[in-house]
Amino acid sequence: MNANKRGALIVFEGCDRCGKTTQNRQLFELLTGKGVDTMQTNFPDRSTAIGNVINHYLQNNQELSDEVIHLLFSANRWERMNSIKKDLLAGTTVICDRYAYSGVAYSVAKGLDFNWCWAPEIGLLKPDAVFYLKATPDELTTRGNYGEERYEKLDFQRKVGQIFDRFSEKDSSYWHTFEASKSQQELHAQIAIVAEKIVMQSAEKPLGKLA
Ligand code: NYM
Ligand code: MG
Repeated sequence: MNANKRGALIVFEGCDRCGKTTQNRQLFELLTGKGVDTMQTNFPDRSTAIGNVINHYLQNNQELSDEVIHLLFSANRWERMNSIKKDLLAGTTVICDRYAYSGVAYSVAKGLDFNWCWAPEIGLLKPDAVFYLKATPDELTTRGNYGEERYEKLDFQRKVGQIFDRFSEKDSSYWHTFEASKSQQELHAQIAIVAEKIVMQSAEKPLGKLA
């Protein structure tokens, strides 16, 4: 890769079972096939010590206060920042399942204050683009294994969706909304067009931080 060209940070966001992981994989395969140095990642990163606690919490094996789990999700992003930054600066495009916006959306849906929830995310790398797979939660409950993890409940997901909608309006300069109910192939085709543009444009821009 050209040493002066950085990779793009692209984030997928949306409710549980909206198809993020599939779209992330298809985008990874497309970009890689086109010769773009690309890496896939996701939050929570359940492989770290903090991620292990988060995993127990999500599987209902451990109780933690809403504030504590919120800060652990954020710390789990912070512990990965240096390595993600290094990859981006080395020219690798990073496509990531979930980010700070999930952190805020799920905690605000429980009743925590929006600004309090956003505060620990300030200073994290700013995505070049957020691809929001917008779904009607009612459609998602029929997808495989729904309801197994904490948060996979219809009323709760509706609230989460409203917070994502709020971000997509507020941060419309870098949020791109896609209808999650479309077919996988159709969604992928639409995402691919935007992603290729973002990768090209980001190469010349400095990395930003969430403010
Ligand atoms: N989640 C994810 C949060 O509550 N806060 C966060 O900061 C992040 C990154 O974890 N229901 C929730 C959303 C999901 C759950 O994620 C696990 P996934 O992508 O379903 O494995
Ligand atoms: Mg999930």
